[in-house]
Amino acid sequence: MISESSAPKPLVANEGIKSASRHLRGNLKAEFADASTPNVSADSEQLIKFHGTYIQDDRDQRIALKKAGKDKAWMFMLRVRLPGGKATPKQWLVLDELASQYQFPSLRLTTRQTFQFHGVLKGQMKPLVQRLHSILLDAIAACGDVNRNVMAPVNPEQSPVQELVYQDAKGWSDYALPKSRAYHEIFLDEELVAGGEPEQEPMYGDTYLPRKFKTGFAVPPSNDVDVYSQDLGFIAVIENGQLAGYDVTVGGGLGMSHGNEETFPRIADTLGFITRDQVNAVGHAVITTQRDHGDRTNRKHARLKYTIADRGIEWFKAEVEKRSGVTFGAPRAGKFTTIQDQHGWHQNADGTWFYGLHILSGRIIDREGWMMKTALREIAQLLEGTRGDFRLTPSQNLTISGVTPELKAKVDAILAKYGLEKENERSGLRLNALSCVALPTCGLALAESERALPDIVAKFETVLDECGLRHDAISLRITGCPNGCARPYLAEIGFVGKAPNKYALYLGAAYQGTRLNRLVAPSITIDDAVKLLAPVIKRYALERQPGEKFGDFCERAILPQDATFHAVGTGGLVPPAAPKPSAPAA
Ligand code: SRM
Ligand code: SF4
Repeated sequence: MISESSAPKPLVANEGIKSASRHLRGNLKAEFADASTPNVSADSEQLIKFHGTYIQDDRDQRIALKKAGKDKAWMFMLRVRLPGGKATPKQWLVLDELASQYQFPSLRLTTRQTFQFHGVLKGQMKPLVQRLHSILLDAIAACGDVNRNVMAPVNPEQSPVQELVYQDAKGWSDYALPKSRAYHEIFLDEELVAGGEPEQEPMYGDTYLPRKFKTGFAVPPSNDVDVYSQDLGFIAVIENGQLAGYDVTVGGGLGMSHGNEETFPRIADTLGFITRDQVNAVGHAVITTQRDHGDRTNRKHARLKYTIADRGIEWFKAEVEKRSGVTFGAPRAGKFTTIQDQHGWHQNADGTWFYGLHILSGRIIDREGWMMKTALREIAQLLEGTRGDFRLTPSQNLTISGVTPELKAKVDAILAKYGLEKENERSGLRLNALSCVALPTCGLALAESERALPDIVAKFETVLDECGLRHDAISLRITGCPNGCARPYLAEIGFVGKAPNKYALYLGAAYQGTRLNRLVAPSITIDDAVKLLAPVIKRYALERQPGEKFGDFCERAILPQDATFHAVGTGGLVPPAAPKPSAPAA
């Protein structure tokens, strides 16, 4: 429980920047118009996040540029807002064309169902945003201290329930958008509102939230959105085939810092059942409670999970009930059994088809012999003007959706022409692997992630093949730092970057995302980790109980309950020394 201290701590600098920004305007319009610099000022760097963009530099070039006495290779990353990950073929074609224009000519699908562009030069930002606007896309609130891209079921057409959940997610996403017109003024030449008065932000207030905020909607039995990692989660309650409402979860979050025990990943608590019409009122109450009680004096302690950990879930629930006028019922949602996307062809309730395509790390790029970007452009051209579209999944994969029976064979032909159908025949581990972006664009990366993943997966596949486990779904996730962007603390095998080629190794999360994993090796190379885990994987093949998942096996048979397991060199997982018997009482 929180202890109130009498002397208030000073607010962090970001609070001053937000409060002086006149609802996120700051000096951004002038700075983006200034062609004499490749970046923006430090204060603006914080504000641009609210408009879906980050300043980055190409870290592969850093050393050479420094040696040559030159400035960093500054560029921007832009993240699109795409609730539930839906994009039309027309939008896809424009996104594809735009992506070819930047320093990193690829489209990157993220772990929150949207697109990122990397390597956008400052002068390219305004044209990029304007082009997105022309296809009804924007980057508003894709980053920043607000409710970010809302995650939702990938295939609403699959059933009427999925469609309703998608509508509720979209409704909440719209409701929780900031009211500020700053984005339109900075990038779209909209004039300031009459009288120059900033508009009201009834839910967020003038300083928005203390920190980022994330929402996900899940439909059991699939926990594809990792609902327990979200600040706010809605788990569909399906009774007699109808959507009865949602179980609401709060206080999930994964970011932490190595060596700082006051930061930690946290699984969300369940508040209880609500009906569909109460979604926005409850969401509003959760956000305003966090707005008023979240820690604005320490950004490492400012997420909702810390407010709840400090003040207790009962206090939080009472506050949300008071503010929303909603009384939570007993939880009633069904169980989660999987997180995996559906790969290959499946038929929707409306007779159309969808094809789930695995894309390692969500990177859509053309490489010699692997023309993923071209293939998807051809599919977009084929689907334009039809009911078909694209859906981005929370596992960085893609679903080609709404394909009519007549077009199915043509999509198949394009997939076969470029060899993409083979992507879905990969190992169970590969199909369940996630990585964050990390180097060379992420300024926070301590180690490789996306670029290291293919090699890491291949090394584990060799072990899995030897054990006859090639098609077993085992989740492996890697990030270049402890911020947790690929949700590694919810993986059965989690790697978290510590230094170049050094990772903290975590084991034993529940496959369906309901239990965090535990640290077993604080700093290990990938090769040593493979050696360390090979005997564990072999034991799993031989000793698992019927239907037992790898993470559950590790929890039951490998990890001791006191969680002090240590990996010693490559000698295998060594249990802690048995406590010495205490001397008999005199
Ligand atoms: Fe993330 C920061 C990439 C999902 C936790 N994340 C970043 C930045 C913007 C680095 C920065 O602040 O300078 C990364 C940009 C890298 C790049 O070059 O593109 C970045 N995060 C990503 C993406 C693209 C990873 C990916 O490979 O897909 C994901 C974009 C999601 C989206 O579309 O909105 C992404 N980030 C996540 C997730 C997973 C999720 O939301 O489901 C998490 C963990 C869940 C959570 O928030 O607790 C996550 N990102 C963070 C954090 C730690 C937050 C914390 O509470 O401590 C940071 C650092 C920060 O905020 O200070 C961060
Ligand atoms: Fe960057 Fe760390 Fe997020 Fe990876 S986990 S994208 S290294 S902030």
